[in-house]
Amino acid sequence: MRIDVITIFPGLIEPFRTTSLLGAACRDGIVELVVHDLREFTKDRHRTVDDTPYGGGPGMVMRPEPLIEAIEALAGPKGETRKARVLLLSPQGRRLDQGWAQELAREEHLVLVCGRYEGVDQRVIEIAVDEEVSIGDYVLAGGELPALVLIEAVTRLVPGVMGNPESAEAESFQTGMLEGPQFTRPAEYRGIEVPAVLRSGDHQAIARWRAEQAHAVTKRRRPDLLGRGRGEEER
Ligand code: JBH
Repeated sequence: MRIDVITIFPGLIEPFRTTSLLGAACRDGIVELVVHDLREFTKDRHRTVDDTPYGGGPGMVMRPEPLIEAIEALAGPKGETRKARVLLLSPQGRRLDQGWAQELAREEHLVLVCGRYEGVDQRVIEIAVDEEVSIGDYVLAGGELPALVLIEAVTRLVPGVMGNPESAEAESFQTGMLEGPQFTRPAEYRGIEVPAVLRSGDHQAIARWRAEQAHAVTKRRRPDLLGRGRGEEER
C-alpha cells in the first residue's frame, strides 16, 4: 500500500515513517509512506498556503491552487479512472471506525490531505477530494494528527504489517468488544494478586474467564458495542 500525505507540517508526519510497526513495514516495502510539503506546490515568492476568508471572520482558509495541484499531481484528476483514494481529514468528515479502517486497508493507494481546523476552500473538496474523514468531535488545530491516527488504524490491518495476524484480530473493536484486564509479573504486587485462574495453566478455564471479563467490561463501559456484529458501524 502506498500512502501520500500532503501537509504544511511534514516534520510532524516524518518520524512515524521510521518508527515502530510502521517503520518496519516501510523498511520491508509493505507500506510506502511519502510526505509532501504543501509549500512545494506554491508559485508565489512567499509560498503562501492560506488566505483570509471571504465574508470575513476569524482564522485563515487554505487556498485552492496549491492543494488541488498537489492532489492531482499524486492522484490524477477526480473521476472513474483515478488510481488513488483522496481523503481530506476534516471535522466535517464521516467518523472513522474499525469497519471503515478495514475497507481502507484494502486500497492500493491513499492520498491524505491535512486541512487546518478553520478549513480549506470548498472548491478543493468539490474538485479534488473523494471523501472527508473525521476522527472525532473535539477541536484540533489541523489534520496532521488525524492523518497519523488513520495511518496507524489502517496500515496495521494491511497483511504482513503486524508480525502475528492473530493479534490484530484479538484486539478490541476488531471483535466488537473491549478486552478484559491483563497482568504480567510479579504474581503479587502491593497486596494485589494476579487472578489464580491466569496462573492455573488451564487454557480452557483461562479462555472462559477472559471471555467473561471482556463481556463484563464491555457491558459496563460500552453497552453500545454489545449486540452488534464485528466491524459494524454505529446505528
Ligand atoms: C480533522 O477529525 C477531526 N476532529 C477535529 N478536528 C479536526 C481538524 C482537522 C482535521 C479533525
